[in-house]
Amino acid sequence: MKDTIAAISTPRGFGGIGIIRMSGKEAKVIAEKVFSRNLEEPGRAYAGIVFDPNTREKIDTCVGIYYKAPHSYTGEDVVELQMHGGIKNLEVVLGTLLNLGSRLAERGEFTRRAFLNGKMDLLEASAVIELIEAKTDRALKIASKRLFGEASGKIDSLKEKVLNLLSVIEGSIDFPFDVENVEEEEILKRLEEIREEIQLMLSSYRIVRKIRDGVNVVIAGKPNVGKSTLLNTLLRFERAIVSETPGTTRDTVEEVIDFYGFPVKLIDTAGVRESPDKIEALGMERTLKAIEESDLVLFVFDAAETLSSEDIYLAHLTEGRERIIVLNKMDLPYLVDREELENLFKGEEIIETSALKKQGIEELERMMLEHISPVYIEDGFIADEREKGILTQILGHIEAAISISGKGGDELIAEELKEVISKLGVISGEGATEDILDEIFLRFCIGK
Ligand SMILES: Nc1nc2c(ncn2[C@@H]2O[C@H](COP(=O)(O)OP(=O)(O)O)[C@@H](O)[C@H]2O)c(=O)[nH]1
Ligand SMILES: [Mg+2]
Repeated sequence: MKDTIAAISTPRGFGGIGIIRMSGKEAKVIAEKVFSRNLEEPGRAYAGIVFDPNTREKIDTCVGIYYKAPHSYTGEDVVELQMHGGIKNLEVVLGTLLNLGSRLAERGEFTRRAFLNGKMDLLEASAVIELIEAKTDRALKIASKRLFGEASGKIDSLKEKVLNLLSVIEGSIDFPFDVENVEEEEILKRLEEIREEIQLMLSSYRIVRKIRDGVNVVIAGKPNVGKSTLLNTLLRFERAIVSETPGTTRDTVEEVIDFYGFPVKLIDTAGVRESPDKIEALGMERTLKAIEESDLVLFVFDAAETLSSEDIYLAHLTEGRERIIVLNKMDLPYLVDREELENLFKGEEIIETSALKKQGIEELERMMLEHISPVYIEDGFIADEREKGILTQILGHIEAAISISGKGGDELIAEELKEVISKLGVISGEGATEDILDEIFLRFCIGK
């Protein structure tokens, strides 16, 4: 890991500025071979020129900054060359730097080095990618808090609590008659507190995931019930094609909205029905797939029509999925058999709307939010499967300790608590193997 890495750290495209970053022992020496200024003083911005070292031909103007180890992003010597944000100029200069003895950075390697050099723990390092990919304000807030160590702090304070408890228990093992015997009840109470804290972290996971990765909401229903109109109403602007001929939405139409901080992808589907039209058959296939991959289905009916076999087919198709029943066109004379409808959806709430007149939409949105986020969380804590997995194991150890407590097995409780402490360390990245690091950092792209 002693080699010097280089990469273009800004997105590939045309922009005002483009930055090449280098990290490693040789960063400064190599940079100075293509840059017209000496980067003597760390942290200072030097305005100069980048040139081809063989021909001395000037390539671009450039601001060079040298960050001396350990005061840099990676904890190593780092140089940033800030040029114009073109594709070719950056590629040419990068190519030159690679020829001069650096090598192209792997995905996430800058941040990986930052972790390995102790600039951040694994929770903070993985927050970098979350911050970059945040799609809503709320997702950003969660990523920022993690980046600035809030998750790490929670892990530390949990660790401290477990350590305290452990020392109390070990004290009573070592000096059973000495210490004013800690009540068994007190130990149990503390274990239960710790358990509750972990459970809370775990239960926030599903919601954090939705905030980060988004939620698929599929609008399903037979043709002409008002799906596209409903989509447009939810989007609050016209986007999907609205047509009076049944079956014109041939493809799925997708639009992402910021729904109370959740990136919600609204998917308007072609109506499911039997049709000789091949294109529509394709649309149907997509509809079925969309329903399968949905987090929530808005199942739309026409209040101004009686229930048809297509409605019933779809009702069965979406059974067991998270869904909201939407009875649309409530502004028209009511024809649907309410009793039949309620029989079809025993116990499920039916929301009445007029997508056209924009009635009942707030109620629908309130229901959507209840489905997407059954509990409100202030901020996220665990953000990926790895963390969730370890935390679940930790919960297992605490539960084991709870079941032992009161039965005189203090040594056994102590063993469980030691496991908890070591696993809390694993969450922050202690003893992380290459495989684990690969899993985290290969999600990044080159230059981060
Ligand atoms: N009166 C009334 N008409 C509606 C309502 N929602 C949709 N429509 C009309 O029903 C027709 C079909 O709507 P559309 O959204 O294309 O249905 P889709 O096939 O399910 O996507 C259009 O003429 C819409 O204007 C509603 O709530 N009330
Ligand atoms: Mg449509």
